[in-house]
Amino acid sequence: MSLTIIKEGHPTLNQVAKEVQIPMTDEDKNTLTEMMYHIKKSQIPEIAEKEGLRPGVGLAAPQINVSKRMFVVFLQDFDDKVMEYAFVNPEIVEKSDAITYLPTGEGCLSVDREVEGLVMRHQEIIIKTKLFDVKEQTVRSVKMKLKGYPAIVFQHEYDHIDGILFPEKVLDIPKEGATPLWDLEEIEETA
Ligand code: K2U
Ligand code: NI
Repeated sequence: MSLTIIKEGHPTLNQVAKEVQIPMTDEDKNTLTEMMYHIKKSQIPEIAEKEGLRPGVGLAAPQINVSKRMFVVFLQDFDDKVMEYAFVNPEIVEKSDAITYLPTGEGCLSVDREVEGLVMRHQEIIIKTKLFDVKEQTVRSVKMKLKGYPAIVFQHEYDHIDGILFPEKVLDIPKEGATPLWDLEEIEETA
């Protein structure tokens, strides 16, 4: 069963989503499992083609019309480390003053149009969150630091659970002092 992704203009995308009930209900566990499955399928060209899926590295519950504070992320970082997380009731407890951005701008599965412009994101964030383990179907509480590309994706998804879409935040020129993501990764690699 493939998920239906709602598009900008749908009111759910502009709502602040509600906390997920803990312990998690089977329904919420199934929803997160479906979301992770969808995002992983979207990154397999043959399947994405066959099922008409746009590739994505993240998906937030409000994007499938479920106004709950949960989202999934599945990406390969620049050092080829795979990041697969299902975040539940995440909180950003610290954010760096240092700002980064994707020089190519951002996209969104709920925004079916090209939106020019740059979205400023914190280079590093510390989060406290519940993590749902899709394989084990279990939930645990963690505190973690994200930086660079994973931090950008997390902040994009986190905006979704606060009812914010990236076109509301695009700038024509980067903020003073902001570092484009590619330069960050170079610094990392040479460090
Ligand atoms: O939330 C979504 O609509 C998923 C976005 C996530 C995203 C995060 C940060 C910056 C841009 C987009 C989709 O992944 S957009 C399509 C995409 C696919 C692969 C790599 C980057 C973006
Ligand atoms: Ni999005």
